[in-house]
Amino acid sequence: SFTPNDIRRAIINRELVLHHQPKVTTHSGVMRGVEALVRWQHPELGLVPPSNFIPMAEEAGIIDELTDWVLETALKQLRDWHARGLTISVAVNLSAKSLSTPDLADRIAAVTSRIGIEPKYLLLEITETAVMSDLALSLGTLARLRLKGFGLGIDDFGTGFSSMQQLSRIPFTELKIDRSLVHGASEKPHLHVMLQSTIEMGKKLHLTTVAEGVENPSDWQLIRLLGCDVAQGFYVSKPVPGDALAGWLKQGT
Ligand code: G
Ligand code: G
Ligand code: NA
Ligand code: MN
Repeated sequence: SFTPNDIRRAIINRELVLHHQPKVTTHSGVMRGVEALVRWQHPELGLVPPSNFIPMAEEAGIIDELTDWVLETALKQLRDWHARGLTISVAVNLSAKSLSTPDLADRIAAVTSRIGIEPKYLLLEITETAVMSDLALSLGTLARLRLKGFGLGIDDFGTGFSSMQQLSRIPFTELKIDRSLVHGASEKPHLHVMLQSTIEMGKKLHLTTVAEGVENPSDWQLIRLLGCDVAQGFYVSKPVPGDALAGWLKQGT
């Protein structure tokens, strides 16, 4: 096991790595963007998943340093893809704790501008439960980010209890439907109904709808039929290192 100091050292010693999972349109299968997902290449433990160290980083007060590293690394990778003609966007996950940091929006704007990326190519993902846990506190940061032109995604949607009324108060651009509503919905009528109404709600709020956890052709066919805009999941690709996306270069834009 490890301590918060080990995580701090891992950031400095460049032991963190990003994997990227494609997000493709259901209409034509074109990659619109990727989600950057952090892993820790630990010298003894091997590849440690984020669920094993993000909560510790949050509690130890080093999540901002970690987020800064993720943003900088994801944006540099994006600059490289753009230079090679792959004009996609990148999504970075923000933890609930970061949203209450008053200067978050300015820090994100500063790094994006320094690396030379237009804000519309960066999307920040925040889970439904993180936003709703303290809506008043998150709303200011989210509104500032949106005003600066960044995309805002609500992540793991369908696991919390937010109403359409609450959702409409936040300037989201993308609705990411949790995989518990997506995978298997073609066989389970209750999931099918929830998935359908969630997609409809997203459309009414003028959000890009994204289905997470698309694992097989039936999941894919169903979300396409229901009019969901974008698919993410193992059926398309698992999260992969940046180099592994070179094969998508041929798609052009
Ligand atoms: O890739 P994997 O399924 O192991 O990711 C597990 C969880 O870790 C996901 O819910 C994802 O949102 C979270 N996560 C991955 N990368 C980051 C990150 O850079 N910052 C934060 N705050 N969470 C992340
Ligand atoms: O929403 P969140 O940020 O938690 O989502 C990212 C996580 O979901 C990643 O850890 C990724 O490995 C995982 N994931 C991505 N696609 C699929 C899928 O099709 N099925 C399952 N079970 N997990 C997936
Ligand atoms: Na996410
Ligand atoms: Mn998610």
